[in-house]
Amino acid sequence: MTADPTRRLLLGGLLATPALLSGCKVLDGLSAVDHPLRNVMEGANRLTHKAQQLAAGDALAPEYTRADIRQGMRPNGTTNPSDADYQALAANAWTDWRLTVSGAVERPLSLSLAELMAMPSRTQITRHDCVEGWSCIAEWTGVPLSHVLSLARPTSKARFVYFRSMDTIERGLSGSIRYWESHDLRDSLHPQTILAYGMNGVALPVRNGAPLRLRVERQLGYKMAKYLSGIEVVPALSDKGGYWEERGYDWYAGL
Ligand SMILES: Nc1nc2c(c(=O)[nH]1)N[C@H]1C(S)=C(S)[C@@H](COP(=O)(O)O)O[C@H]1N2
Ligand SMILES: [Mo]
Repeated sequence: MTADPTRRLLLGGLLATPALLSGCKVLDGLSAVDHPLRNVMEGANRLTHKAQQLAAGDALAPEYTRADIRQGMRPNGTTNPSDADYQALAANAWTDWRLTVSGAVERPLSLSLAELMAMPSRTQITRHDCVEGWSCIAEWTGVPLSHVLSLARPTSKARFVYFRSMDTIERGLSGSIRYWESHDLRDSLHPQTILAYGMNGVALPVRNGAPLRLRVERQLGYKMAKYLSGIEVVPALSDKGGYWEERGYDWYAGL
């Protein structure tokens, strides 16, 4: 047995719930990837973004208790960026890592992990739904994005926020592509939207996006960029809004 606290917590969770040894649960009902109704709904995504937000308002996503954490957080997508710059930052325990906040802000920022961890924090136990059809419940700790944005002071032109990741997700003929995502200001300022540095009571593991990843609890997993290096506030999106969006996924991935 190792002393890895993540593993200890994972095993504790599994022992407490022997019926769920198989790990992350498959989504039921409408959330299933190939559910015909979901496909119809996704086709109307552009129309429903505003309507869905209007209906949901700023309602909170469901939150759970520690007893509901039945398994470790299943990692997906990049699980260990091979990028040399990322590896160097990791090797130095993130001392040299910074989160930049730039674009349509009055006060651009460059924040260390220690500075982010000294800010007001929020801990929430939420369900993560991946478009592939599985879900996990995990506890996330981080600084509300609204707090960081309030320090940067978005200008009156600010409408969207880009999230830049450090992992190269694709190496192609036209160069390599690092993961990125975007959200509108409303979801960015939602009280459960946090920049998370902790998961299930320990430091965010590399496989889940260390040192910092986004949580936006009312949308699907691919909207939550891991391995963050920068946040860019913009008046308008200059592309389809993210790596997977460029490949056909919906930009507004509301649950
Ligand atoms: N930088 C980055 N962020 C990412 C991904 C990725 O490959 N790279 N994958 C996305 C997908 S599809 C999901 S489901 C979640 C997975 O988060 P997890 O590894 O903590 O489960 O991260 C999202 N954010
Ligand atoms: Mo996903």
